[in-house]
Amino acid sequence: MVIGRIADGIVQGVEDASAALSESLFEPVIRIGVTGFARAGKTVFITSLVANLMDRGRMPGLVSAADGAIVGAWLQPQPDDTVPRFAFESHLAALTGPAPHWPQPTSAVSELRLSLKVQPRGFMGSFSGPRTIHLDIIDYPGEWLLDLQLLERSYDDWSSEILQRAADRPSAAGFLQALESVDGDAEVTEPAAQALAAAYIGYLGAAREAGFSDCTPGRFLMPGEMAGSPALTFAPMPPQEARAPRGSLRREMERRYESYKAKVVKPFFRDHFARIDRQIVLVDLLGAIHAGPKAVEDLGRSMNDILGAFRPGRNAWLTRLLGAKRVERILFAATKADHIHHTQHGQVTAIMEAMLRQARDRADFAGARTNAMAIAALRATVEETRTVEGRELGMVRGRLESGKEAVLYPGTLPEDPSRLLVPAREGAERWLDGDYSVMRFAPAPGTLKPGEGPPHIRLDRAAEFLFGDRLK
Ligand SMILES: Nc1nc2c(ncn2[C@@H]2O[C@H](COP(=O)(O)OP(=O)(O)O)[C@@H](O)[C@H]2O)c(=O)[nH]1
Ligand SMILES: [Mg+2]
Repeated sequence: MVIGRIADGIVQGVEDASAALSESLFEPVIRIGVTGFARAGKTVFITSLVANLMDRGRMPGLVSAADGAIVGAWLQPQPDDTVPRFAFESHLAALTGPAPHWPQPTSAVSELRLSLKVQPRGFMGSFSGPRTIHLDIIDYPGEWLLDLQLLERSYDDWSSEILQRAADRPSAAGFLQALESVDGDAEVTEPAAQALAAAYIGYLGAAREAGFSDCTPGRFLMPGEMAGSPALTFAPMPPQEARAPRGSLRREMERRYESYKAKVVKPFFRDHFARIDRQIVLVDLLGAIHAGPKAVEDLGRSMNDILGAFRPGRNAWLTRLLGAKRVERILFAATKADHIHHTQHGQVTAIMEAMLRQARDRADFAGARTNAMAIAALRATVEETRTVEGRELGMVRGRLESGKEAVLYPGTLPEDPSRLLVPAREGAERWLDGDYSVMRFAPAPGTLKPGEGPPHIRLDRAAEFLFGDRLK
Protein backbone atom coordinates (compact mmCIF):
# COMPACT_ATOMS: atom_id res chain seq x y z
CA MET A 1 0.00 0.00 0.00
CA VAL A 2 2.68 2.49 1.05
CA ILE A 3 4.87 1.33 -1.80
CA GLY A 4 1.97 1.78 -4.20
CA ARG A 5 1.47 5.32 -3.07
CA ILE A 6 5.11 6.21 -3.43
CA ALA A 7 5.13 4.67 -6.86
CA ASP A 8 2.16 6.80 -7.79
CA GLY A 9 4.02 9.88 -6.66
CA ILE A 10 1.56 10.81 -3.95
CA VAL A 11 4.11 11.46 -1.26
CA GLN A 12 5.13 15.06 -1.42
CA GLY A 13 8.41 16.50 -0.19
CA VAL A 14 8.54 17.47 3.45
CA GLU A 15 8.85 21.13 2.56
CA ASP A 16 5.80 20.92 0.37
CA ALA A 17 3.80 19.27 3.07
CA SER A 18 4.65 21.80 5.75
CA ALA A 19 3.89 24.69 3.40
CA ALA A 20 0.54 23.09 2.67
CA LEU A 21 -0.10 22.66 6.37
CA SER A 22 0.50 26.28 7.35
CA GLU A 23 -1.51 27.41 4.33
CA SER A 24 -4.45 25.27 5.36
CA LEU A 25 -4.33 26.55 8.93
CA PHE A 26 -4.22 30.22 8.12
CA GLU A 27 -5.28 30.58 4.53
CA PRO A 28 -7.65 27.83 3.48
CA VAL A 29 -7.62 26.72 -0.14
CA ILE A 30 -10.76 25.50 -1.85
CA ARG A 31 -10.07 23.66 -5.10
CA ILE A 32 -13.02 23.96 -7.44
CA GLY A 33 -13.15 21.69 -10.48
CA VAL A 34 -15.06 22.96 -13.53
CA THR A 35 -15.82 20.31 -16.10
CA GLY A 36 -18.23 19.38 -18.89
CA PHE A 37 -17.93 18.21 -22.48
CA ALA A 38 -16.55 20.47 -25.21
CA ARG A 39 -18.67 23.61 -25.72
CA ALA A 40 -20.62 23.09 -22.51
CA GLY A 41 -19.57 26.56 -21.35
CA LYS A 42 -16.59 26.04 -19.00
CA THR A 43 -14.50 28.94 -20.24
CA VAL A 44 -17.40 31.39 -20.15
CA PHE A 45 -18.43 30.15 -16.71
CA ILE A 46 -15.01 30.62 -15.11
CA THR A 47 -14.47 34.01 -16.73
CA SER A 48 -17.82 35.37 -15.60
CA LEU A 49 -17.58 33.83 -12.14
CA VAL A 50 -14.19 35.39 -11.48
CA ALA A 51 -15.27 38.78 -12.87
CA ASN A 52 -18.42 38.67 -10.74
CA LEU A 53 -16.41 37.79 -7.64
CA MET A 54 -14.11 40.73 -8.21
CA ASP A 55 -17.04 43.13 -8.80
CA ARG A 56 -19.86 41.74 -6.71
CA GLY A 57 -22.79 44.02 -7.57
CA ARG A 58 -24.66 41.25 -9.38
CA MET A 59 -24.11 38.54 -6.76
CA PRO A 60 -26.95 38.95 -4.23
CA GLY A 61 -27.44 35.17 -4.08
CA LEU A 62 -23.91 34.67 -2.71
CA VAL A 63 -24.58 35.40 0.93
CA SER A 64 -21.11 36.55 1.88
CA ALA A 65 -21.06 38.95 -1.07
CA ALA A 66 -24.51 40.34 -0.24
CA ASP A 67 -23.78 40.92 3.45
CA GLY A 68 -20.42 42.49 2.78
CA ALA A 69 -18.30 39.72 4.32
CA ILE A 70 -16.15 39.55 1.18
CA VAL A 71 -14.14 42.73 1.39
CA GLY A 72 -11.73 42.14 -1.45
CA ALA A 73 -10.86 39.77 -4.30
CA TRP A 74 -7.73 39.61 -6.38
CA LEU A 75 -5.93 37.25 -8.74
CA GLN A 76 -2.72 35.62 -7.60
CA PRO A 77 -0.12 33.34 -9.10
CA GLN A 78 -1.50 29.81 -8.86
CA PRO A 79 0.31 27.20 -6.76
CA ASP A 80 0.90 24.70 -9.61
CA ASP A 81 3.82 25.88 -11.70
CA THR A 82 3.39 23.37 -14.51
CA VAL A 83 -0.31 23.88 -15.25
CA PRO A 84 -1.22 26.52 -17.85
CA ARG A 85 -2.90 29.52 -16.33
CA PHE A 86 -6.53 30.07 -17.28
CA ALA A 87 -6.43 33.04 -19.70
CA PHE A 88 -8.91 35.09 -17.68
CA GLU A 89 -7.93 38.52 -18.99
CA SER A 90 -8.16 37.67 -22.67
CA HIS A 91 -11.41 35.71 -22.23
CA LEU A 92 -12.95 38.63 -20.33
CA ALA A 93 -11.76 41.07 -22.98
CA ALA A 94 -13.42 38.90 -25.65
CA LEU A 95 -16.72 38.77 -23.77
CA THR A 96 -16.95 42.39 -22.65
CA GLY A 97 -14.78 44.37 -25.08
CA PRO A 98 -16.02 46.86 -27.67
CA ALA A 99 -16.95 44.09 -30.14
CA PRO A 100 -18.01 41.31 -27.76
CA HIS A 101 -17.53 37.74 -28.95
CA TRP A 102 -17.27 34.27 -27.45
CA PRO A 103 -13.79 33.14 -26.41
CA GLN A 104 -11.71 30.72 -28.47
CA PRO A 105 -12.33 27.03 -27.71
CA THR A 106 -9.83 25.47 -25.33
CA SER A 107 -8.87 21.82 -25.04
CA ALA A 108 -6.63 21.29 -22.03
CA VAL A 109 -6.47 21.72 -18.31
CA SER A 110 -5.86 25.21 -16.92
CA GLU A 111 -5.98 26.84 -13.55
CA LEU A 112 -6.48 30.17 -11.83
CA ARG A 113 -6.18 31.32 -8.22
CA LEU A 114 -8.59 33.96 -6.96
CA SER A 115 -8.00 35.07 -3.39
CA LEU A 116 -10.76 36.55 -1.26
CA LYS A 117 -10.43 38.66 1.83
CA VAL A 118 -13.31 37.74 4.08
CA GLN A 119 -14.37 39.49 7.27
CA PRO A 120 -16.63 37.03 9.07
CA ARG A 121 -19.94 38.57 10.13
CA GLY A 122 -21.93 38.15 13.30
CA PHE A 123 -20.86 37.59 16.88
CA MET A 124 -17.74 35.50 16.17
CA GLY A 125 -16.67 37.80 13.39
CA SER A 126 -16.28 40.74 15.72
CA PHE A 127 -13.44 38.90 17.49
CA SER A 128 -11.36 38.09 14.45
CA GLY A 129 -9.71 40.08 11.70
CA PRO A 130 -10.25 39.39 8.02
CA ARG A 131 -9.13 36.03 6.65
CA THR A 132 -7.71 35.18 3.26
CA ILE A 133 -9.32 32.28 1.42
CA HIS A 134 -7.96 31.02 -1.89
CA LEU A 135 -10.20 29.65 -4.62
CA ASP A 136 -8.18 27.50 -7.00
CA ILE A 137 -10.33 27.00 -10.06
CA ILE A 138 -9.41 24.12 -12.36
CA ASP A 139 -10.86 23.90 -15.86
CA TYR A 140 -10.60 20.41 -17.40
CA PRO A 141 -12.41 18.58 -20.21
CA GLY A 142 -15.19 16.20 -19.16
CA GLU A 143 -13.97 13.88 -21.92
CA TRP A 144 -10.91 13.09 -19.81
CA LEU A 145 -13.03 11.64 -17.01
CA LEU A 146 -14.25 8.94 -19.36
CA ASP A 147 -10.72 7.53 -19.44
CA LEU A 148 -11.07 6.25 -15.92
CA GLN A 149 -12.72 3.14 -17.34
CA LEU A 150 -9.57 2.29 -19.28
CA LEU A 151 -7.52 1.75 -16.15
CA GLU A 152 -9.25 -1.51 -15.40
CA ARG A 153 -9.32 -2.72 -18.96
CA SER A 154 -6.66 -4.52 -20.95
CA TYR A 155 -5.94 -3.49 -24.51
CA ASP A 156 -7.81 -6.53 -25.82
CA ASP A 157 -10.89 -5.88 -23.66
CA TRP A 158 -10.99 -2.26 -24.66
CA SER A 159 -10.47 -3.13 -28.33
CA SER A 160 -13.28 -5.67 -28.43
CA GLU A 161 -15.69 -3.29 -26.79
CA ILE A 162 -14.88 -0.42 -29.12
CA LEU A 163 -14.99 -2.63 -32.21
CA GLN A 164 -18.28 -4.17 -31.19
CA ARG A 165 -19.91 -0.76 -30.86
CA ALA A 166 -18.30 0.47 -34.06
CA ALA A 167 -19.59 -2.52 -36.04
CA ASP A 168 -23.00 -1.04 -36.83
CA ARG A 169 -22.10 2.63 -36.95
CA PRO A 170 -21.84 4.06 -40.45
CA SER A 171 -19.31 6.59 -39.19
CA ALA A 172 -16.88 3.75 -38.43
CA ALA A 173 -16.74 2.42 -42.01
CA GLY A 174 -13.50 4.19 -42.88
CA PHE A 175 -11.69 3.04 -39.77
CA LEU A 176 -12.92 -0.56 -40.09
CA GLN A 177 -11.69 -0.58 -43.66
CA ALA A 178 -8.30 0.73 -42.55
CA LEU A 179 -8.16 -2.09 -40.00
CA GLU A 180 -8.90 -4.68 -42.70
CA SER A 181 -6.02 -3.47 -44.77
CA VAL A 182 -3.29 -3.81 -42.13
CA ASP A 183 -1.53 -6.90 -40.89
CA GLY A 184 -1.24 -6.67 -37.13
CA ASP A 185 1.53 -9.25 -37.02
CA ALA A 186 3.70 -7.39 -39.50
CA GLU A 187 6.59 -5.33 -38.22
CA VAL A 188 5.49 -1.93 -36.96
CA THR A 189 6.35 1.18 -38.92
CA GLU A 190 5.53 4.67 -37.71
CA PRO A 191 3.57 5.62 -40.85
CA ALA A 192 1.38 2.52 -40.41
CA ALA A 193 0.73 3.35 -36.75
CA GLN A 194 -0.05 6.95 -37.62
CA ALA A 195 -2.37 6.04 -40.47
CA LEU A 196 -4.38 3.67 -38.31
CA ALA A 197 -4.56 6.16 -35.43
CA ALA A 198 -5.64 8.90 -37.82
CA ALA A 199 -8.42 6.68 -39.16
CA TYR A 200 -9.54 5.96 -35.61
CA ILE A 201 -9.50 9.64 -34.61
CA GLY A 202 -11.51 10.38 -37.76
CA TYR A 203 -14.09 7.87 -36.59
CA LEU A 204 -14.20 9.32 -33.07
CA GLY A 205 -14.77 12.80 -34.46
CA ALA A 206 -17.61 11.56 -36.67
CA ALA A 207 -19.13 9.59 -33.79
CA ARG A 208 -19.12 12.68 -31.64
CA GLU A 209 -20.72 14.70 -34.43
CA ALA A 210 -23.43 12.05 -34.58
CA GLY A 211 -24.07 12.59 -30.89
CA PHE A 212 -22.15 9.68 -29.33
CA SER A 213 -19.96 10.52 -26.39
CA ASP A 214 -18.52 7.09 -25.61
CA CYS A 215 -15.40 8.28 -27.38
CA THR A 216 -12.37 6.86 -25.58
CA PRO A 217 -9.53 7.61 -25.26
CA GLY A 218 -10.75 11.03 -24.14
CA ARG A 219 -7.53 12.76 -25.19
CA PHE A 220 -7.85 11.78 -28.83
CA LEU A 221 -10.42 14.51 -29.43
CA MET A 222 -9.05 16.80 -26.70
CA PRO A 223 -5.29 16.25 -27.03
CA GLY A 224 -4.09 19.40 -25.31
CA GLU A 225 -0.33 19.69 -25.61
CA MET A 226 0.14 15.99 -26.34
CA ALA A 227 -1.16 15.94 -29.92
CA GLY A 228 0.98 13.71 -32.13
CA SER A 229 2.92 11.99 -29.34
CA PRO A 230 3.21 8.17 -29.45
CA ALA A 231 0.99 7.83 -26.37
CA LEU A 232 -1.78 9.38 -28.46
CA THR A 233 -1.00 7.45 -31.62
CA PHE A 234 -2.70 4.09 -31.33
CA ALA A 235 -6.02 2.46 -32.17
CA PRO A 236 -7.99 -0.62 -31.16
CA MET A 237 -7.25 -3.82 -33.11
CA PRO A 238 -9.20 -7.09 -33.07
CA PRO A 239 -7.85 -9.42 -30.35
CA GLN A 240 -6.23 -12.66 -31.55
CA GLU A 241 -5.75 -16.01 -29.87
CA ALA A 242 -1.99 -15.71 -29.79
CA ARG A 243 -0.15 -12.72 -28.41
CA ALA A 244 1.17 -10.52 -31.19
CA PRO A 245 4.87 -11.10 -31.99
CA ARG A 246 7.46 -8.71 -30.61
CA GLY A 247 7.97 -5.66 -32.75
CA SER A 248 4.64 -6.10 -34.51
CA LEU A 249 2.06 -3.37 -35.12
CA ARG A 250 -0.47 -4.91 -32.75
CA ARG A 251 2.10 -5.34 -29.98
CA GLU A 252 3.16 -1.72 -30.36
CA MET A 253 -0.48 -0.53 -30.24
CA GLU A 254 -0.93 -2.45 -27.02
CA ARG A 255 2.24 -0.95 -25.57
CA ARG A 256 1.08 2.57 -26.42
CA TYR A 257 -2.34 1.93 -24.91
CA GLU A 258 -0.66 0.92 -21.65
CA SER A 259 1.60 3.92 -21.88
CA TYR A 260 -1.42 6.19 -22.37
CA LYS A 261 -2.92 4.81 -19.18
CA ALA A 262 0.28 5.18 -17.17
CA LYS A 263 1.56 8.47 -18.55
CA VAL A 264 -1.60 10.35 -19.46
CA VAL A 265 -4.62 9.04 -17.57
CA LYS A 266 -3.07 8.35 -14.17
CA PRO A 267 -1.17 11.65 -13.90
CA PHE A 268 -4.34 13.58 -14.69
CA PHE A 269 -6.33 11.85 -11.97
CA ARG A 270 -3.45 12.07 -9.52
CA ASP A 271 -2.39 15.67 -10.12
CA HIS A 272 -5.73 17.31 -10.76
CA PHE A 273 -8.78 15.22 -10.10
CA ALA A 274 -7.71 13.79 -6.73
CA ARG A 275 -7.21 17.25 -5.24
CA ILE A 276 -10.64 18.69 -6.05
CA ASP A 277 -12.88 19.70 -3.12
CA ARG A 278 -15.92 20.98 -4.95
CA GLN A 279 -17.03 20.22 -8.50
CA ILE A 280 -19.33 21.81 -11.03
CA VAL A 281 -20.37 19.77 -14.08
CA LEU A 282 -21.68 21.98 -16.88
CA VAL A 283 -24.16 20.47 -19.28
CA ASP A 284 -25.51 21.87 -22.54
CA LEU A 285 -28.96 20.45 -21.92
CA LEU A 286 -30.79 22.90 -24.17
CA GLY A 287 -28.45 22.06 -27.03
CA ALA A 288 -29.18 18.36 -26.54
CA ILE A 289 -32.94 18.92 -26.39
CA HIS A 290 -32.65 20.89 -29.60
CA ALA A 291 -30.72 18.03 -31.23
CA GLY A 292 -33.45 15.52 -30.30
CA PRO A 293 -34.22 12.47 -28.14
CA LYS A 294 -31.10 10.50 -29.11
CA ALA A 295 -28.86 13.34 -28.00
CA VAL A 296 -30.73 13.68 -24.71
CA GLU A 297 -30.39 9.95 -24.04
CA ASP A 298 -26.72 10.02 -24.90
CA LEU A 299 -26.21 13.03 -22.65
CA GLY A 300 -27.85 11.18 -19.77
CA ARG A 301 -25.64 8.17 -20.35
CA SER A 302 -22.46 10.18 -20.55
CA MET A 303 -23.40 12.18 -17.45
CA ASN A 304 -23.63 8.84 -15.76
CA ASP A 305 -20.19 7.87 -17.10
CA ILE A 306 -18.70 11.16 -15.94
CA LEU A 307 -20.22 10.62 -12.53
CA GLY A 308 -18.54 7.24 -12.31
CA ALA A 309 -15.39 9.12 -11.44
CA PHE A 310 -17.07 10.61 -8.36
CA ARG A 311 -18.24 7.29 -6.99
CA PRO A 312 -15.78 5.91 -4.54
CA GLY A 313 -15.26 2.20 -4.85
CA ARG A 314 -16.07 2.06 -8.51
CA ASN A 315 -12.43 1.95 -9.48
CA ALA A 316 -9.86 0.27 -7.27
CA TRP A 317 -6.93 2.38 -8.38
CA LEU A 318 -8.81 5.65 -7.84
CA THR A 319 -10.14 4.53 -4.47
CA ARG A 320 -6.60 3.82 -3.33
CA LEU A 321 -5.39 7.13 -4.68
CA LEU A 322 -8.09 9.16 -3.00
CA GLY A 323 -7.85 7.46 0.38
CA ALA A 324 -10.37 9.18 2.61
CA LYS A 325 -10.61 12.29 0.44
CA ARG A 326 -13.93 12.97 -1.26
CA VAL A 327 -15.43 15.66 -3.39
CA GLU A 328 -17.77 17.34 -0.92
CA ARG A 329 -20.24 18.98 -3.29
CA ILE A 330 -21.16 18.43 -6.91
CA LEU A 331 -23.32 20.87 -8.83
CA PHE A 332 -24.89 19.97 -12.17
CA ALA A 333 -25.67 23.11 -14.08
CA ALA A 334 -27.57 23.34 -17.33
CA THR A 335 -25.85 26.24 -19.08
CA LYS A 336 -27.05 28.89 -21.55
CA ALA A 337 -30.40 29.35 -19.77
CA ASP A 338 -30.60 32.81 -21.34
CA HIS A 339 -31.90 31.03 -24.45
CA ILE A 340 -35.27 30.64 -22.79
CA HIS A 341 -37.68 32.87 -20.88
CA HIS A 342 -37.38 32.63 -17.10
CA THR A 343 -40.87 31.14 -16.88
CA GLN A 344 -39.31 27.95 -18.29
CA HIS A 345 -36.22 27.77 -16.11
CA GLY A 346 -38.09 25.59 -13.63
CA GLN A 347 -38.66 23.01 -16.36
CA VAL A 348 -34.95 22.95 -17.25
CA THR A 349 -34.05 22.43 -13.60
CA ALA A 350 -36.65 19.66 -13.31
CA ILE A 351 -35.17 17.87 -16.33
CA MET A 352 -31.64 18.22 -14.92
CA GLU A 353 -32.83 16.90 -11.58
CA ALA A 354 -34.53 13.94 -13.20
CA MET A 355 -31.39 13.08 -15.17
CA LEU A 356 -29.31 13.43 -12.05
CA ARG A 357 -31.71 11.24 -10.10
CA GLN A 358 -31.34 8.48 -12.70
CA ALA A 359 -27.57 8.66 -12.33
CA ARG A 360 -27.85 8.86 -8.57
CA ASP A 361 -30.17 5.88 -8.39
CA ARG A 362 -27.49 3.65 -9.86
CA ALA A 363 -25.09 4.45 -7.02
CA ASP A 364 -24.74 7.19 -4.49
CA PHE A 365 -21.94 9.67 -4.15
CA ALA A 366 -20.95 8.65 -0.65
CA GLY A 367 -21.90 11.73 1.20
CA ALA A 368 -21.23 14.34 -1.48
CA ARG A 369 -24.00 16.93 -1.59
CA THR A 370 -25.42 17.24 -5.07
CA ASN A 371 -27.64 19.86 -6.64
CA ALA A 372 -28.98 20.75 -10.09
CA MET A 373 -29.84 24.16 -11.53
CA ALA A 374 -30.22 26.15 -14.73
CA ILE A 375 -27.74 29.00 -15.20
CA ALA A 376 -26.35 31.37 -17.78
CA ALA A 377 -22.81 32.40 -17.00
CA LEU A 378 -23.16 35.24 -19.47
CA ARG A 379 -26.60 36.50 -20.23
CA ALA A 380 -26.72 37.45 -23.92
CA THR A 381 -30.46 38.14 -24.22
CA VAL A 382 -33.28 40.21 -22.75
CA GLU A 383 -36.79 38.88 -22.22
CA GLU A 384 -39.96 40.04 -23.83
CA THR A 385 -43.54 38.88 -23.94
CA ARG A 386 -45.55 38.85 -27.14
CA THR A 387 -49.15 37.95 -27.75
CA VAL A 388 -49.45 35.40 -30.54
CA GLU A 389 -52.93 34.23 -31.53
CA GLY A 390 -54.32 35.41 -28.22
CA ARG A 391 -51.64 33.62 -26.19
CA GLU A 392 -48.91 35.35 -24.22
CA LEU A 393 -45.55 33.86 -25.08
CA GLY A 394 -42.30 34.51 -23.21
CA MET A 395 -39.47 35.10 -25.65
CA VAL A 396 -35.85 36.20 -25.62
CA ARG A 397 -34.24 38.85 -27.79
CA GLY A 398 -30.57 39.11 -28.62
CA ARG A 399 -27.96 39.92 -31.22
CA LEU A 400 -26.98 37.02 -33.46
CA GLU A 401 -23.35 36.44 -34.35
CA SER A 402 -24.10 37.94 -37.76
CA GLY A 403 -24.90 41.21 -35.96
CA LYS A 404 -28.65 41.00 -36.65
CA GLU A 405 -31.18 41.28 -33.83
CA ALA A 406 -33.47 38.30 -33.39
CA VAL A 407 -36.35 37.27 -31.16
CA LEU A 408 -36.53 33.60 -30.25
CA TYR A 409 -39.41 31.56 -29.03
CA PRO A 410 -37.65 28.28 -28.30
CA GLY A 411 -40.75 26.16 -27.73
CA THR A 412 -42.42 25.21 -24.47
CA LEU A 413 -40.66 22.64 -22.34
CA PRO A 414 -42.97 20.17 -20.62
CA GLU A 415 -43.70 20.55 -16.90
CA ASP A 416 -43.16 16.83 -16.49
CA PRO A 417 -39.55 15.83 -17.35
CA SER A 418 -40.63 12.31 -18.30
CA ARG A 419 -42.33 13.76 -21.38
CA LEU A 420 -38.79 14.23 -22.69
CA LEU A 421 -36.83 11.56 -20.86
CA VAL A 422 -39.09 8.61 -21.63
CA PRO A 423 -39.09 9.03 -25.43
CA ALA A 424 -35.33 9.60 -25.18
CA ARG A 425 -34.85 6.33 -23.34
CA GLU A 426 -37.12 4.52 -25.78
CA GLY A 427 -34.98 5.65 -28.69
CA ALA A 428 -37.49 7.97 -30.37
CA GLU A 429 -36.24 9.67 -33.52
CA ARG A 430 -37.88 13.03 -32.82
CA TRP A 431 -39.99 14.81 -30.22
CA LEU A 432 -43.71 14.30 -30.59
CA ASP A 433 -44.74 17.45 -28.77
CA GLY A 434 -42.89 19.84 -30.99
CA ASP A 435 -39.50 21.18 -31.82
CA TYR A 436 -37.13 23.09 -29.64
CA SER A 437 -34.90 25.60 -31.24
CA VAL A 438 -31.74 27.37 -30.20
CA MET A 439 -29.87 30.26 -31.75
CA ARG A 440 -26.32 31.37 -31.26
CA PHE A 441 -26.60 34.79 -29.69
CA ALA A 442 -23.46 36.86 -29.34
CA PRO A 443 -22.59 38.49 -26.02
CA ALA A 444 -24.38 41.83 -25.73
CA PRO A 445 -22.26 45.01 -25.91
CA GLY A 446 -22.04 47.62 -23.17
CA THR A 447 -23.21 45.46 -20.28
CA LEU A 448 -20.47 46.29 -17.77
CA LYS A 449 -21.24 48.89 -15.11
CA PRO A 450 -18.94 50.06 -12.31
CA GLY A 451 -18.97 47.61 -9.42
CA GLU A 452 -20.71 44.93 -11.45
CA GLY A 453 -19.49 41.89 -13.32
CA PRO A 454 -21.04 40.62 -16.57
CA PRO A 455 -24.79 39.89 -16.51
CA HIS A 456 -25.69 36.30 -15.72
CA ILE A 457 -28.49 34.05 -14.51
CA ARG A 458 -28.07 32.34 -11.11
CA LEU A 459 -24.28 32.41 -11.18
CA ASP A 460 -24.50 33.75 -7.62
CA ARG A 461 -26.64 30.79 -6.55
CA ALA A 462 -24.19 28.39 -8.16
CA ALA A 463 -21.34 30.06 -6.27
CA GLU A 464 -23.30 29.91 -3.01
CA PHE A 465 -23.83 26.17 -3.38
CA LEU A 466 -20.26 25.49 -4.48
CA PHE A 467 -18.30 27.39 -1.83
CA GLY A 468 -20.57 29.85 0.00
CA ASP A 469 -20.44 27.77 3.19
CA ARG A 470 -16.66 28.14 3.36
CA LEU A 471 -16.75 31.93 3.30
CA LYS A 472 -18.83 32.39 6.42
N1 LIG B 1 -26.11 32.42 -24.71
C1 LIG B 1 -25.11 31.86 -24.00
N2 LIG B 1 -24.19 31.12 -24.67
C2 LIG B 1 -23.18 30.57 -23.94
C3 LIG B 1 -23.07 30.74 -22.53
N3 LIG B 1 -21.97 30.05 -22.13
C4 LIG B 1 -21.44 29.48 -23.23
N4 LIG B 1 -22.16 29.81 -24.35
C5 LIG B 1 -21.93 29.34 -25.73
O1 LIG B 1 -21.24 28.10 -25.69
C6 LIG B 1 -20.01 28.19 -26.38
C7 LIG B 1 -18.97 27.35 -25.69
O2 LIG B 1 -18.61 27.95 -24.45
P1 LIG B 1 -17.17 27.68 -23.80
O3 LIG B 1 -17.17 28.36 -22.48
O4 LIG B 1 -16.08 28.03 -24.74
O5 LIG B 1 -17.25 26.10 -23.63
P2 LIG B 1 -16.12 25.06 -23.12
O6 LIG B 1 -15.67 24.34 -24.33
O7 LIG B 1 -16.85 24.16 -22.18
O8 LIG B 1 -15.05 25.86 -22.45
C8 LIG B 1 -19.69 29.67 -26.43
O9 LIG B 1 -18.87 29.97 -27.54
C9 LIG B 1 -21.08 30.27 -26.56
O10 LIG B 1 -21.53 30.20 -27.89
C10 LIG B 1 -24.07 31.53 -21.87
O11 LIG B 1 -24.06 31.72 -20.64
N5 LIG B 1 -25.06 32.06 -22.65
MG1 LIG C 1 -13.03 25.96 -22.68
